Amino acid sequence: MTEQSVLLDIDQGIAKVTLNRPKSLNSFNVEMHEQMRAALETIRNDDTVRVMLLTGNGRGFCAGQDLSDRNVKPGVEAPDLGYSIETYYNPMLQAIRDLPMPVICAVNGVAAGAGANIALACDITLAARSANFVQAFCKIGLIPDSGGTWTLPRAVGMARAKGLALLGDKLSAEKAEQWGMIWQCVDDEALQDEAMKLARHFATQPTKGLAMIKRALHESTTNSFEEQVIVERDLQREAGRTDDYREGVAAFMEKRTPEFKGK
Ligand code: T3D
Repeated sequence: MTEQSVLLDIDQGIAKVTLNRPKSLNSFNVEMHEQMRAALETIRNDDTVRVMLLTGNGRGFCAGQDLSDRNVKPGVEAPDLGYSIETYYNPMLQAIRDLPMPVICAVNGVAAGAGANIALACDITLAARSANFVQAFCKIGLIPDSGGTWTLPRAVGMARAKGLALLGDKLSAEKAEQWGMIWQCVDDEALQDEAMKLARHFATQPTKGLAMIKRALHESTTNSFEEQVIVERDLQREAGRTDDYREGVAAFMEKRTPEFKGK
């Protein structure tokens, strides 16, 4: 039996997604894209899921596009990379961004090309100390995709974004943390435990409220202050109607730990 390229394990409100093509550093081919799409759809439609955790098998997190899938022999018509981006990468990035729950990424090793930008698109990104991030695109004549040209300058500023994208050098996980590109760099052996600890925490939190926080922060990147306070008003109205808001306030008043149900 052939091994699945994407493993999905749903347990106690946590959906763990593991990229599983370790021989090619979990680079994406069409089969893996299709399995990733299916995993994201399952998570989106399963109302028991309250957090997603993304990681990779083996020594890499993800090396982006599987380059062995691209026929670049002379005389052969150029592949339509725009088709690949619009059919596979953009919907995947949008689905991760739109998931109404926190998405944790545990970067277990090198994250290159689209792999780096998938990691940066998640909500809370942890990385093993030995991991690194590579905007490898410039080395093969491409431009950063998977939202990288949007995410990077916002995360690290234009000067650093240009340096990373134009040089394609490896950036260590420690430096990525110092530059504010990821949430935290942790010792290699602690990575999966730390990521799971966070996932367990989020699985007990007010999921709808967290989804609205995500949405408000995303919308803030294109809004004026005046527009953003309107977004806050509308989402706060919605948040105030959730069961978890009632529970949060009741638990505070009764001096007990709240029992959030994600409703
Ligand atoms: O095409 C479209 O649809 C457009 C969309 C593009 C999105 C993109 O992501 S474009 C960018 C594609 N990715 C890259 O350019 C990264 C290529 N890989 C590397 O630069 C290096 O492998 C790494 C910096 C990631 C890691 O280096 P290192 O020295 O730790 O490992 P390695 O020896 O280079 O790789 C290990 C194996 O994985 C090796 O196979 P082998 O020799 O053991 O059989 C290598 O060929 C394979 N591998 C690594 N990356 C890819 C890959 N195989 C296919 N595609 C890859 N992207």
